[in-house]
Formats: sequence, C-alpha cells, structure tokens
Amino acid sequence: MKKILLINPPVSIYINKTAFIPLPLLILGTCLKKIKENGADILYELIDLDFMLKQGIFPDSADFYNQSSNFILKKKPDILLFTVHGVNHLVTLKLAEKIKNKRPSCITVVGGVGPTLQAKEALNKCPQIDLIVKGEGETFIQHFIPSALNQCDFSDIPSIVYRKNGQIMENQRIDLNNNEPITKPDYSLVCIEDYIAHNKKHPYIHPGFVLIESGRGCPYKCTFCAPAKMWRSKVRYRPIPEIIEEMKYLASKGGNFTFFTQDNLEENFLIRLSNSLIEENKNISWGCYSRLDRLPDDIIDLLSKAGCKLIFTGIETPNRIAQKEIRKVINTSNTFEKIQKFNAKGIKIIASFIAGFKDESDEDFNFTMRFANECATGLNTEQLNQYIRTTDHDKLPTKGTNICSIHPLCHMPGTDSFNKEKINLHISKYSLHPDCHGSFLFSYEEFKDDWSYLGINPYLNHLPEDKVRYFCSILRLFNLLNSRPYYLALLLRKFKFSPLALMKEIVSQLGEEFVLSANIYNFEESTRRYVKKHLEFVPEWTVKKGQ
Ligand code: B12
Ligand code: SF4
Repeated sequence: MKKILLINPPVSIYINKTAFIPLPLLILGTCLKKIKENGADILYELIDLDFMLKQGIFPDSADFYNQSSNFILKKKPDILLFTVHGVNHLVTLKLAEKIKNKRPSCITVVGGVGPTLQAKEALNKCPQIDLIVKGEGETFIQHFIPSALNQCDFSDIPSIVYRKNGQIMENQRIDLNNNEPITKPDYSLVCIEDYIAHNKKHPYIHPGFVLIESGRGCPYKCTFCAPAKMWRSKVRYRPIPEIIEEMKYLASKGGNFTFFTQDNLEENFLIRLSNSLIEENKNISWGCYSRLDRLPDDIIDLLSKAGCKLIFTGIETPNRIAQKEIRKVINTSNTFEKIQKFNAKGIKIIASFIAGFKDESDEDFNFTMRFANECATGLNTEQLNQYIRTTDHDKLPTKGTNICSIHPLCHMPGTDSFNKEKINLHISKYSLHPDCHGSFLFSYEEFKDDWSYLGINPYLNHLPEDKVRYFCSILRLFNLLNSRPYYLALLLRKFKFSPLALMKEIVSQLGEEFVLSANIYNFEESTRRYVKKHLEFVPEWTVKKGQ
C-alpha cells in the first residue's frame, strides 16, 4: 500500500489571510479516486499547509518548516504531490528537502504553471525534487500511480522531467485530448464550510469568494504571459450545466461569489453562460478575467442580468510601441467609456497596468498613471475636477469605483519576454515590493540566488538597478495613493502637478529608501501624514490586499 499526500504549500499571510480551496489538488484527488476504485492499493489525503498556517496551526516564522515537516513525516508518506503557485516554490523546496533528508524513499513531485515553464532547468537545480510535471496533472497521474506501485520506472510516464542514472530526462507533455472532459474537483477532500467560515472573517474581494474552473486557456500570445505558455494558447471550456452545478453547490455552502480561474473568458462563452444563469435564476454573483476590448457593448446588460459583478482585465499600457512589444495591442481610446458602461450596470472593474518598459518616456509613464487614476474613479480628468469642485472634500468617496494598479514589467521564467530578455536580466532588490506577495516565510534574501525557475522570481528585472529603484518607488507610492483615487486627484489638482511630478515630490519628502523598504503599515502611516498636511483632513485609510 502506498501513502500519497497532496500538499498545498503556504502563501502570503502578511496582508491577507484568505484561504483558497486548493483546486489543482482536488482535481488530482478525483483522478486518485478513480484509480483507487479500479483496485490500486493506495491511501491518499490532502494537507492544506496554507490553510493551516492561516488558521494559526503553524507559525508564520522559520519554525514553520520544522513543525510542518514533522507533521508530514508522522504520516509516513511514500509520495508527496506538491502544487506550486507563484512564489510558494521556495516553501516547497525547503519542505521537500527536510522531508527527503529524513525519508529518502519518499517520491517528491511538483506541478503547476511555474514548474511547467522551466521544468528541465528547475529539476537540475533542485535535488530534493524527483519529478516535475509539465501541464495538466490528469494524464500524468493516470500513468504514474501504477508505475509507482510497481517498479518505479518512469520512462513511459508522459509530461515529466525526471532523473535517470544521474541524467535529466524529459518526456513528452500530453494533455487531455479534446474528447476528454476537464476533470471535476473532488470537494470531499476538504471541509468547504471551514474555508468559507474562515474567509468570512478574512475576505478577498467578497466574503463568499470561491474559485471555479470554467475551462482552460486563452487564445492570445502576449509575450509576458505565463498562462499563454502553460495552456499553449489552446482554449477549452467545461460544459455550462456542470459549471452551474458547481456554482450552486458552493453557494449552498456559503460560497456565493464565484470567480472563474480561466485567464480570459470570451464573448461567445460569456453569452452562453449568462443565458443559462438567467434561466436558472439562482442569483449567484460572479466575476471573471476578460479582455474588455474584445467584449462588445451590447453584452454588458446581459452580463449584469446574469449576476456578473466583477471583471478583472489587463489594460497593460496605452503606449502603442510598448503594446506592440508585448503583443497586446488594445485600442484604449474607448476603454475608458467602456469601463463607465460596465460600472453603470453594476459591474466593477479591476484593471492591471504595466510600466517600466525600456524606452518608456516620462510622458508615457505620466499618461499611464493618469489613465489608471481616471479608470479607478470612473471619471475622466475633467469630470473628476468638476466633481471635486462641487463636493465637500471630506465627503469624497474613500474608495474608487474600480481598482487600478500599475505593476513593473516582470519577466516570468519561460515566457517569450523572459526568453527575449534573458541575457539582460538580473535579480534586483527592488523589482517587486514584498507587499505584493508578502509573507514572512520568504523575502528578497531568499530569492537573491534563486535561478531555479520553479516559480516566479519577483525580483527579476531587465532595467539597470537605478531605474528599477526609480520605477518601484514611484509605483509603490502611486498604487497606495490610487487605492484612494479621489484623494490622489485632489492632490494633483491642488499642486497642479502631473502624477509623475507629484510622486517624485512625495518620494523625495519621504525618502526613497523608506518608500521602497518600509513595511506597509508604516509606509501607509507616513503617506497619510503627508496627505493630511496638504489636504487638511485625514482620510479613512487602511490598506488591505484585495479590498
Ligand atoms: C486564481 C489565481 C490566483 C488567486 C488564488 C490563488 C490560490 N491559492 O488558489 C489569487 C488571486 C489569490 C492569486 C495570487 C497569486 N498568484 Co495566481 N493565479 C491564479 C490563476 C488565475 C488560476 C489558478 C488556478 O486555480 N487554476 C486552476 C487549476 C486547476 O489549474 P492549475 O493550478 O494550473 O493546476 C493544473 C496544472 O497546473 C497541474 N498541477 C498543478 N499543481 C500540480 C501538482 C502536481 C503534483 C501535479 C502532478 C500537477 C499539478 O494540474 C492541474 C490540473 O490539470 C493562475 C493563472 C492560470 N490560469 O493558471 C494565476 C497564477 C498561477 N498566479 C500567479 C501569480 C504570480 C500569483 C501571485 C504571486 C501574484 C502576486 N504578485 O501577488 C499571487 C501569489 C500567490 C502565492 N502563491 O503567493 C502566476 C504564476 C506565474 C508563475 N510563473 O509561476 C499565474 C500563472 C498568473 C499569471 N498571469 O502569470 N492567484
Ligand atoms: S490576453 Fe491575457 S490571458 Fe490571454 S495571453 Fe494575453 S495576457 Fe495572457
């Protein structure tokens, strides 16, 4: 009998304690269930270390590794299946190392987007990992379990990178074929009510926020996009009745705000989904990722009637040269009006922008900031000024209608932009501030030698160090101020400054080093003091990720 543990390593606790039900492991669980039903001698269990950390069962400190590895070792596992998401690869590696040292026979396997994109390079750097799985986990599991039960010969197992006689071997990636449905998650592996109850106290976007897979993939090939590589620009959707069943099931447990994990829901699918939801009349709210430039205006009313409350979209940059460089050309001349139309129907927009392109001018940077501020309030500069003139300043809304933030251009290992810039890349201390992925479990110190490529390295940059500092300090300040976009507009009006000039002025007052390195609470406090001095009132303001 083989003991298999499905492990969700922890992610950020610093700002947000939301615990997301680990979908990839529930999907692998469904596959294991079938294999067991067919007679395989296995026992399996899901261990959500992320949730346990957020519940306070394990400490958010270096001792986490001792306590959690001992907990795992007591279960005497034969196979560990780790899912890597974003930056938790560092935790995965440390844990795997501790476990391997004490139980060398245990097979350690990792999968996820990051590992897929640089599987060979990563395995080479990570002796504590035995197998890296590329792409979908389903086909791999079907072949791997019988082999692990028998002779442990991995040469016929699809989608893996593994070691054989000290050599790194790579087998062909095989995803589900077009006739095979995307696997349903096995929710019996977790106690959904516990997650929902926890998240009601620590909400992300909405207290009943739950993730559902509507399908996989997006047809575009933006150069910076990891999912474009992960899903190879192939789009598949799950049957709509099955998706709605899952929405209803989770809603019955309190998860009444569905967010779809697929990277870009397209018009045709959204129309079909919306019509079915309207027919069902279940009043479940939902949100998704989508390209606004590909959605016609006449879909907005339908989406709103179907319960859509939120669209997360990548506007990236209004700068045409940069748009061509990242292969995402959007006509931004009507983006703003479109956002207003969505807002008028009760649909909020979370928009993501990028700055820090090599030849970006101050003018471009300014334009992106002004645009992000307008999108956040849903008012253009003229309307914003008019609104500010006619409203008591201490009665201005504390939050914007939408959430807009600008990110430094980040090269995720394995993406086209990474491959193009590879020789110019360096690990900069400042590329991304710890707030963005914050955890006491890892920091720049741990990433600074990390070229394993198993997950995202948030400190990889293509600009010279002084430019990185410049962009990152300004962006950190801009994003904080833009979380209160009316106050930012007020400051801009008062000083008659461009956004960039205002940011530079405040950064010089606070000190660049402070802006870049202070923890979020001190940073917010000092910025509030600055705002108060110039606006003569203290805005309500407590930064929380995902608010
Ligand atoms: C939903 C989501 C979130 C949510 C929820 C996170 C959560 N814990 O569930 C939120 C918004 C909170 C989030 C946060 C972040 N995310 Co995120 N997120 C996603 C998103 C959109 C979907 C993930 C998902 O659930 N997919 C559905 C599941 C079923 O698919 P899957 O995980 O890929 O699993 C399949 C395979 O990968 C494989 N597999 C996965 N694990 C394993 C394990 C084994 C053993 C095997 C065999 C197979 C296997 O099998 C599964 C089924 O086929 C992806 C984009 C994407 N489309 O992948 C980004 C993505 C994974 N996130 C990403 C990032 C960077 C982050 C952040 C770091 C962002 C930030 N700056 O703060 C944070 C940090 C999270 C962290 N670990 O600290 C990047 C990772 C890039 C990379 N190269 O590693 C992605 C790809 C987005 C992107 N545009 O680049 N994220
Ligand atoms: S449209 Fe979005 S999800 Fe699709 S490839 Fe571009 S960035 Fe990625």
